[in-house]
Amino acid sequence: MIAVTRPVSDTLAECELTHRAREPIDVPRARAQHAAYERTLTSLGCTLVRVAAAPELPDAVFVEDAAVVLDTIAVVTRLGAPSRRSESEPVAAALAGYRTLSRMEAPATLDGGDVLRLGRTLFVGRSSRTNEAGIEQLRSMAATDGCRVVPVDFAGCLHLKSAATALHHDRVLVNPRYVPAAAFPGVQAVCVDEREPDAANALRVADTIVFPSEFPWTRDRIEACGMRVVVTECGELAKAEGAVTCCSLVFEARQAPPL
Ligand code: CIR
Repeated sequence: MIAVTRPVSDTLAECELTHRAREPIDVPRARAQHAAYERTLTSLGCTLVRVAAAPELPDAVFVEDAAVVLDTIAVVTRLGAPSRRSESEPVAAALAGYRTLSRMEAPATLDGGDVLRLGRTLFVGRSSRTNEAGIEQLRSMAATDGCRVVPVDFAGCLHLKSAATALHHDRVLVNPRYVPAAAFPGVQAVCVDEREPDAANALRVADTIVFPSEFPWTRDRIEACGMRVVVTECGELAKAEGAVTCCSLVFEARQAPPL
C-alpha cells in the first residue's frame, strides 16, 4: 500500500474554515501529531510517498481533497476553495507513477473529502466545495473504472466524509445529525456517540481503523463491532477542520499502464 502525505505548512493557521471558529494553532504540535499519524500508516504496512512541502499553501497537508484514487485511474480534482486550487498538481505528480491521471476541468469543483467509496459505489456529497459539474465529471471518469456515482445531500459539516466514512465495504460510521444513515442503503450504520459530533471521520487501512484519540466513546462503538482501532492525536489539525482521512491518500500500489 501507498500513503501519499504532505507536510504541515508554516501558514496552517491561515487555513480555510467553514464550520469552526478560528483559534490559535500550535504548528509544531500539529507537525508532531502529523508525524505520529505517518508512523501509524507505516506501521500498518503503507509506504509513504511525501509530496514536497508548500509553506505558502495553508491547507496543503489535506491531500485527500486533491485527488480521488480509483483502481486504475486517479481523478485530479479542481478544489472548491480557490485558495487551494494549486495544491492538486504536485499531488497529481506523486500519483502519476501508480495510476493514469484524469483531470477535472472548469466549471467543475470537487474536494476528495466529499467522496465516500463503498464497494463500487462512490457516494459524493453536494457541498460548498463540490458542485454538480464536479459530480458529473466524476461520474463519467469513474464509469471507466467500473464505479457508479450517487450524489448525497448533507448539512452541518464541511465534507461528506466529516459526516460519514467507511469502516468496511458494508459498514459506515455516521453522524445522523449531518447525514441520514438511509443515504447509504444496504449497509450497516454505526452512529457516533452524541457527545462526539466530529467523530464520523475514520480511516480504514487494510482491516484496521485509524481513529482520533479525542473520541473514546465512539471508538468503543467501533470496537464493539469487532474492529481493530489504532488511535492518533488530531487536536491541532481538527482546529483547521481536518481529521484522519484528509491527511493521506491510501491505495494499493500498481503501476499505471504504459501510454
Ligand atoms: C479546508 O477548509 O479546506 C481545510 N481547512 C480542511 C480540509 C479538510 N479536508 C478534508 O476533510 N478532506
